[in-house]
Amino acid sequence: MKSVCFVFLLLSILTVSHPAFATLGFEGEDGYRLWLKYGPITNTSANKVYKSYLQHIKLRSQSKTAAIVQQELRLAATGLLNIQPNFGSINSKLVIAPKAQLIANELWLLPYLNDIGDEGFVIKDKEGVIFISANSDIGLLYGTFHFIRLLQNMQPIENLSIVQKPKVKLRMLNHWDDLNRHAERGYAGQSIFDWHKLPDYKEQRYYDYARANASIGINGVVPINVNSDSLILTPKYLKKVKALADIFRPYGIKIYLSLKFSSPQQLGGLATSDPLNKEVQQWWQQKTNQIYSLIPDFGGYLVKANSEGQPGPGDYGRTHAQGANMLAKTLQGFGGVVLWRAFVYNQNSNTERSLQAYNEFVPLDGKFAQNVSIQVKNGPIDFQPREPFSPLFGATPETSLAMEFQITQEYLGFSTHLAYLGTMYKETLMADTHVLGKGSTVSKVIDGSLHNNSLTAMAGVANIGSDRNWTGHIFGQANWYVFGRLAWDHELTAEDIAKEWIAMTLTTKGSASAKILSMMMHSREYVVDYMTPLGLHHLMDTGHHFGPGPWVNNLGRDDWNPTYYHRADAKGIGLNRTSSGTNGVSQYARYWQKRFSDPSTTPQELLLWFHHLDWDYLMPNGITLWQALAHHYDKGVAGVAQMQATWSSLQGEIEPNQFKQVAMSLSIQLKEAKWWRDACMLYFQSISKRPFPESFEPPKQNLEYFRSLQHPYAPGQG
Ligand code: BDP
Repeated sequence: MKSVCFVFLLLSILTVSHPAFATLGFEGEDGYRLWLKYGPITNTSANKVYKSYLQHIKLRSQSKTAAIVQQELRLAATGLLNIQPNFGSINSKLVIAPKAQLIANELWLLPYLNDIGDEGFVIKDKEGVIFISANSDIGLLYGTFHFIRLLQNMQPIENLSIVQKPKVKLRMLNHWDDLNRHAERGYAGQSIFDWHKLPDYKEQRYYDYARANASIGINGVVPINVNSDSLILTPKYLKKVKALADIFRPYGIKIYLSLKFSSPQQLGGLATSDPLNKEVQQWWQQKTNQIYSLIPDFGGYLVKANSEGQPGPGDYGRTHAQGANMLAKTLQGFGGVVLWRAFVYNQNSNTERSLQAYNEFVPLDGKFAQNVSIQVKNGPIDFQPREPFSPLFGATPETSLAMEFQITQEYLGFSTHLAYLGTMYKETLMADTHVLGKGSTVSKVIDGSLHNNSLTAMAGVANIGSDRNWTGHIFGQANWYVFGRLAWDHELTAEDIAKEWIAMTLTTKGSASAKILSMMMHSREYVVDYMTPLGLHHLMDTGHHFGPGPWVNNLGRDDWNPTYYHRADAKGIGLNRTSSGTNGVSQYARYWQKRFSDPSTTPQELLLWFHHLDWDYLMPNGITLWQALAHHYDKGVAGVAQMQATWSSLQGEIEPNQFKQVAMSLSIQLKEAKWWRDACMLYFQSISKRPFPESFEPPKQNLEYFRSLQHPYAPGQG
């Protein structure tokens, strides 16, 4: 009787629960496979051509990296073409071989390999056979991923003639992850690095992560937070780091570590961490030696010093150069580098915050060791939705400068706002500093060509976490992707990269793809409009940075308060950074000084970054500044509504799971865009005392309501 009851119970659970699961609609692609899902190519003619190349492949190398190349081709052939390639066949139409393995009748490839370094690759067709060659197996891996990308994008592959090498040497992800798996400014779950279970437990995710990075050319990873923990340098943790380094190596990825400058005291029991102290220097040398004995290809150190409470050389009256060079010296014999961050602003300084990094670092130009690069955030404040390029770019001809972009959307809506950052990265990279006349773009500073610097680097603060889809938002994956692609080649366009990503991740159908592309290309500007239009910045709420807080004026430091940046008063709004104000303009080349000094020649999108203007200031289109502000806030909200409508129209064309995830996020984004608009406009109205323009939909809540909102559990807090 008992067992009959049990069977009955089981049957009823199954019959009840099964349909319930089916109606959830979360089956299918959940985003884990990123842009490497290799969905079937249905175009029959492309399919036929590709098959003819991938059916028989000659791979002439035996390394671990070559095994990855082989596995990748197998995955691509199975997924895209539903065939099992045959490796080693004599009649191959696809030959993959490093320089050292080229045979007599392939030596025509040699001249192409001369100038592509260790990471470049060549893909060349000769008489109907495609050759992928490189000076190293890592180059072969990059070439293979590139070749597969052509297939994923259904590009013609006859007569290929491709020679590529990366424009920037170090292409790095910086994780702001703590050893307890909390991810500072991370919105996609916990850190992917499980330090507790390392080194013995090596998660599949580490390999998948390395593979995804290799597919876009990322070759360096800092797995822990710039607000570092000295524990990472203890032998116990270094063994864990070694485990990761061993996994990443065949994918061409080196490990770097963030360090705490006070480690000699914290770990070594020394009385000081003064970089000029002999014992301190010895301590660091021994630490570096120890790391290299475990990880012979260790990349080096990333350092946040004398910034936001972190220790640094300034604690001993020493300069950033003295601190950086002390560390650099320990790495020199091993080929390691120091990435020293320029994100510093001094508690005791009255100088306006955006000027401080330049003031500290420009006088040190030429004083840094050859293996030091100064890592500079794209703008002079802090990853705001829009900032002008940092004036440091181009201002230190004798010092190598690395770019630091933020991929995680700390200030652009966390992981529920769709904001394709390709357009933002390009805006900075293409910005012309004019330091050596027209054409002195930021990208030329970063790739070293402007001042002939050979140590070149680009870092992205990762948006990756333990969420199934890696980045919390499916479109967050596009930001990881575009960062890697631009670090490889900053001349690619944001649009072309978005197209690639869409085809590989969402759909290859022309009309759907065009709609998604349009969403992506406009998305960042929508965020700027509903958060910080016309050059406003730093309007977010305190600590967690979630949502608007333009009224906040009571924080411990002046320059943490939004009121410090927007300076709204009865007369007008904006921060005067001209010579009659903080004189921030003086840090730019003469060309920009002139333009930024006059509101009529300041790019409109940076107007209130550089100027304090009357509420009734007349904009070029004849409306007042106050009206323009309302107009922008509205435009941002309307843009999100438009994205939502576009996305809805794609139902049935996108995998249902991915579709739902994005649809849900878009509805959150719309709510939050309205929140930003209403809260900011009500607050500014309380100061401007101007009526809302007629077209502006009156907010449903009052300012007090918005000011009362609390978010104690907003994720990612520092
Ligand atoms: C700010 C973040 C903080 C970081 C800091 C940095 O709010 O969490 O530690 O930047 O870059 O944007 O060091």
